[in-house]
Amino acid sequence: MTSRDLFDTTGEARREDIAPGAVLLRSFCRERIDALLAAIDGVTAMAPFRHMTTPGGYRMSAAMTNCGNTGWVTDRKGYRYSAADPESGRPWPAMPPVFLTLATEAAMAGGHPGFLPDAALINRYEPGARLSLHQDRNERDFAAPIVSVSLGLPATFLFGGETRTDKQQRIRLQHGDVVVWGGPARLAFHGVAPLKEGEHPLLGRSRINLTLRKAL
Ligand code: MD3
Ligand code: FE
Repeated sequence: MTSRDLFDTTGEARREDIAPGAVLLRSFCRERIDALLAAIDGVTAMAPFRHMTTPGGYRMSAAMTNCGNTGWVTDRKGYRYSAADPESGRPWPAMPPVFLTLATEAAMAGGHPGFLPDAALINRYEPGARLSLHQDRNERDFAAPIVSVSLGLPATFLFGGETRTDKQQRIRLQHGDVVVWGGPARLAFHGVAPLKEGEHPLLGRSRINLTLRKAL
């Protein structure tokens, strides 16, 4: 039994096409989980998870932090990228090399060679936490894909279309799954259904999602 058997006979992660431009790479980061979790611990030691406030005044149920040259933030003034962590006034922690390599390799597998993220948003969900339907529009270049990495408890991801009322697909995202969102999928409406109760062997009662982006 080699690690290759954990994937399939070709050694490739299983690929599923979700929609034009959206490719799910099942178990793509399996062999890098320990390095990813250690890197996340390093980031959160410098920039702890926090519950940000939406422009409408609601507390987000997912806790968030960032690393990289810039980070996504929200407060009463709006959604935007900021070079500094508003909690500390310091720059966000540097992007760990394992995030960069994973992003570049996954994007390549999803048909986007040369992807180099400058921002990683780290979201932590506990049972009951959700993310309501939205588009990611705060980045400058919509030609660049977003690479997302799911760790810990499984989630039901909602993938809609170009308008808020388009019918949504429900996609189960599990520990180790990576999705590349590019092309026509890049501006699709999407969200996360309330996380179900559970206990993950590595992450306990939580799900962590990384989104690797080119924001600047
Ligand atoms: C589809 N995060 O942080 S990752 C977000 O699971 C966000 O934490 C979710 O949506 C999470 O903005 C979903 C999957 C994802 C990320 C970005 C996308 C899907 C996307 C951008 C465009 C289309
Ligand atoms: Fe999003």
